[in-house]
Amino acid sequence: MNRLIVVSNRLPFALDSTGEDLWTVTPAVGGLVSAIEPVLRERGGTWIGWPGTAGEIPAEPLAKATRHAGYKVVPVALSETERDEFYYGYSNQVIWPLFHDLQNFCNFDPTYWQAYKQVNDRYADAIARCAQPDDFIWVHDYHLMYVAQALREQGVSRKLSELTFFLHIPFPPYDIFSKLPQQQRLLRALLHFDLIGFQTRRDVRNFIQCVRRLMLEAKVVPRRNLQLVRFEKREIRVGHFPIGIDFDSFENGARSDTVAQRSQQLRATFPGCQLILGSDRLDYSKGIPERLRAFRTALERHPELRGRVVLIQVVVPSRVLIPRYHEFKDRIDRLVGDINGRFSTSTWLPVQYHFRSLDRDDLLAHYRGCDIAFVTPLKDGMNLVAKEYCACRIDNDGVLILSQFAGAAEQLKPGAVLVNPYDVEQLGDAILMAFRMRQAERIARMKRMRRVVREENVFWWVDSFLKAGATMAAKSARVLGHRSARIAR
Ligand code: GDG
Repeated sequence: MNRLIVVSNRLPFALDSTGEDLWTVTPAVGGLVSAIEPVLRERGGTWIGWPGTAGEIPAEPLAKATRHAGYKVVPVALSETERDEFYYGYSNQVIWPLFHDLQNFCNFDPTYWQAYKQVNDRYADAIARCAQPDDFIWVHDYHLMYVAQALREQGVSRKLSELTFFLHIPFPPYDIFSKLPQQQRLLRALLHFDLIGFQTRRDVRNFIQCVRRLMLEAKVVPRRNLQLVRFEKREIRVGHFPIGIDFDSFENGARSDTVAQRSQQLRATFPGCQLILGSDRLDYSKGIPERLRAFRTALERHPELRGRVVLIQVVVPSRVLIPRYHEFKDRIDRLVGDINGRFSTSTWLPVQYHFRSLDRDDLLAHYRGCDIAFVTPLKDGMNLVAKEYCACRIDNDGVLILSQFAGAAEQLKPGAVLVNPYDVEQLGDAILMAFRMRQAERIARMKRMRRVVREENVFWWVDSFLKAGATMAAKSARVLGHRSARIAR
């Protein structure tokens, strides 16, 4: 088995300075970390990434944070300016909103692109320093789309077998992607990888459409599983690999005594009510205000829900240094206040709102204790909350209301109640439908979803990606062997 080198913008924890020489280590919250961490813990390998603090990285706290990780950690340092222009700038004010079809939220500041390339070069340096020829190099996500080109420009790529990439967020259709000032440069950069993985078939279609329209010299060879793009004498494979979760760990966690007890406590706090759960990072792509407006509409239009349902909305703080995220939080706060002000009674508060991260047992207790999960992103690469909810429904009961624009909808549509997150009336009706759904139907739907989430779990995802990469590597090794034989002659 080749050594696995995972490269992502963030490491699975954040170092925070709390004073001179005082550091705290906090586990990072987010889909990428939730998926990759169990894999590296099980297989071992190396994780290259940024520990979330600007400036020099303190050696001792880093060593302490990674001592028991089960894999090697290679940190990449970012200065404050790089953090602002690469991370908060190009990554999160250009690519993130654009790729979620929210082009009005973009800030196309031209300085951001330079910072993006510069920091991608830094990650390429880190890879070059620690990679060996047979390593499987797996670069992750939208922050690092320029890394393969940087490695090739440094001449390092020739010594490495294959460069692979997985995009965790959606890839937009041509009409939206073409608004990017660096549209061709970015696409060309991506085509320096040998294998490019997306979450869904729709993302692959969008990417191929952009390649066809913007890279006229590229030739696309349609295949059933992996598409082939021939470009500058190289072959790039493109496929969809829907990310999964560590199903057993969620299911076993949900069965534990602590979680059982906490979920009972949660239910006992709201006697006679069905509990609806929303849990997201603070992000405008997650559709939180639309969801709250839908809940308000449901209470207005369907009086039978009043006093009988409670929406528990957890919002995990994220990217709080970007001004738009502040405004966005204010909107959420106002909507929660409005709903609770209008509908609450002396014994019933319709929205329970937590602006913080729950610890793992608490999160699992919420999954286990809530009757309905309300997962309505405006657009989402996959959405792991939807899958984690299913894994924790150990009694096979529960309803998942899921946005048709979440990648997870492609796999979970046979069991979920699919909705358009922009249509607040339809969302409100979906709440009523979930509230009234008979147990037999709930169980039939949940069983279907649990089967998919169990089978297509995170280890299945990694294996299918590594297999696609390994087939390719074997092929190119044969080609390389053939070539060197010719040179020897
Ligand atoms: C990106 C893509 C794609 C949530 N609340 C708490 C908490 N969480 C954890 C969940 C879950 C993760 O955060 C969120 O993952 P998502 O997939 O829903 O969303 P993103 O962070 O945006 O992830 C996404 C993913 O990458 C993987 O490819 O699915 O589309 O945007 O794992 O468990 N964790 C804790 N407390 C909470 O309150 N500890």
